[in-house]
Amino acid sequence: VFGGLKVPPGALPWQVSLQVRPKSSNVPFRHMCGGVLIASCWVLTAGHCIEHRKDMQVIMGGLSLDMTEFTEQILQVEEAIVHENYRETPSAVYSDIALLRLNGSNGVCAKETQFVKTACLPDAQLPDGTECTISGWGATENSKLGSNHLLEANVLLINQQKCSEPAVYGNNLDNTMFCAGYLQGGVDSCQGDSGGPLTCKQNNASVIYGVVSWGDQCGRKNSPGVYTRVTNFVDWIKSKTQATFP
Ligand code: 4AZ
Repeated sequence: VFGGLKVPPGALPWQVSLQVRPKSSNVPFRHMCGGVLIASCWVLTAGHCIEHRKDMQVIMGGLSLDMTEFTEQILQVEEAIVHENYRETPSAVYSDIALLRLNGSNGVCAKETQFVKTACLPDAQLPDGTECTISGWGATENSKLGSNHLLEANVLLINQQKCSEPAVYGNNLDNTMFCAGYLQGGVDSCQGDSGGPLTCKQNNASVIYGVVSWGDQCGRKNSPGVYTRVTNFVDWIKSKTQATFP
């Protein structure tokens, strides 16, 4: 996150770190992407974060990548479901969404605590200009390698027509994505934040409105972050998870 601040304990309890290592090897897992806990056994992330042939695990309830915290829960990924329309071209990433099914027992995977909670699915589009929150361990203005501590920043939802102007992303956007941030630059998501949440308040609950997807580098003028438009995929999420969300 560019222009971010450290997240205090328990403030973003749905944020997870998606970690990978070569299949059945014993090298340490390394952080690759963010993700969002949406049900005890389900994490939402970006399609481009899925590397088949890798062991994947998620760490939830943690803020620091370089130490184990008592608040953490670590769960293995049983199955990754990438959206059937996920597509990457040199200029954009389309339908950039995936679900991770976690390994648990008797339908219980993540256990709810002060530090681990689910985010809600959105039930409607929000107006342009709405202030939302992005977070992750990705690259910062000071480090291409990312941050050891989870960072967050506030961003604004940007009008789709405005973001489709030639000076911004032109014809590269479709309705599976939206822009958020600031056209003047500065505050933005970046590499390593991918798959993580853009949450907004809706009816006083935090809803997972966007998934960090792509952008033309980070924090630059006329190149805001592009996020998967979760409202487009709520039915897909429900059908894949078979869950009945409230
Ligand atoms: C990336 O490379 C990436 N500024 C993620 C987010 C953004 C740009 C690049 C948005 O994963």
